[in-house]
Amino acid sequence: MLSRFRGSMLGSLMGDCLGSPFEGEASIGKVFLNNYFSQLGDPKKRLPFKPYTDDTAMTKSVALSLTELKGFNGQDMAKRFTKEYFAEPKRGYGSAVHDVFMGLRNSNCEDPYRPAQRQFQGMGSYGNGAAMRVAPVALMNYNDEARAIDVATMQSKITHSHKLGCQGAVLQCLAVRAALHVQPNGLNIVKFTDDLISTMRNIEKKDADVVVEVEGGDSDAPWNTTSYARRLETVKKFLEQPEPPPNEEIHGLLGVHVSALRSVPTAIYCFLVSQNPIPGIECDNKLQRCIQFAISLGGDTDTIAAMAGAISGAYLGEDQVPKELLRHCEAVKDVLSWADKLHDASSTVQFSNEATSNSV
Ligand code: AR6
Ligand code: MG
Repeated sequence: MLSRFRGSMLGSLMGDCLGSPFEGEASIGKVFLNNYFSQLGDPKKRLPFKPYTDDTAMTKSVALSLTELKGFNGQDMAKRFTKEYFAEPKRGYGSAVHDVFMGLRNSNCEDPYRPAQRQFQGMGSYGNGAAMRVAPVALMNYNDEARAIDVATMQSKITHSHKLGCQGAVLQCLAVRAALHVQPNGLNIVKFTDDLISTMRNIEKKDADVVVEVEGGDSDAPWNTTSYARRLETVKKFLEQPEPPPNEEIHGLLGVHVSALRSVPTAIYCFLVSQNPIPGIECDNKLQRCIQFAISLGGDTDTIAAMAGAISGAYLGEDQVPKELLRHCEAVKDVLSWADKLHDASSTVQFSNEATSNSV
């Protein structure tokens, strides 16, 4: 399990650092990426070091808050997010989240959920910012699904209180957690997807009374649906095809957007599709293939690659993380220390966890 914890945290870091130079591009050619990754893998090549972005900065606060307090505490986590943000505000944070940190700082985090609730005229943010940092919650609570769901939701509410922001964080957490539990080489792609669909269906049923508003998302059509379960049905359909559909189809039906709804199912698809060779991607390593494929889709490349990398690394473990690529990433040692702390703390998680007393 320690190898999988380390694999997940390194996969997330690698997706973030290697994906961020391409953020916002429409799509990136697979041949170009083959050359780019082969240069990164060449020990003789000296290439610019890749800094991490807000994905990893926030993952750090989640990991250290959970491990140092041996459980979830919203106020402590909010203080860490805020301190980290004001120490290094230029890490590529989403444009709206700045106001949350201002509100948290001005109120000394008295109510850690209030500034987020005020976002977007009281709707809250549905960005993928709570999903991109959630992997430590899955690791810390790998032996308790209900608590993982609870903590994933509560940590989301500190910055992303919109139902779709929270549910996206829960789905990403469930995917990392599920990957940790699959036997080595034992991944059944259909079962993995079906289990996620079934859990998300139950969560969505429970949350059904909360009305959501989201741009262009008010019908049951697969490209418009606000149901994660239905988007995962699209993932399943894509996986039934002998090769990935064209990027335009993935963009239209799953998305490569900064919203959680249009990025978390995409990251899960990247993980699952990369279990087999992908035409145009020259790479035998499944974690690298996953990250290369995620980047090739364009859009929110660092965050989609980070989320896909966290799931993939949780399944494959540390041994399969390509070391020659890691040497280009910032803060590898720090990230490994967070994984080790999560591993130590996961056996002693306190059941008096604040999140367990809050309903999802
Ligand atoms: N109504 C309209 N637009 C919204 C809403 C809403 N309720 N919620 C979010 N948006 P934000 P993040 C749009 O700022 O999720 C970084 O690169 C709005 O345009 O909360 O923390 C990260 O690494 C808003 O600015 O950021 C991620 O990749 C945007 O969604 C990515 O940005 C993002 O929400 C998102 O980070
Ligand atoms: Mg990002």
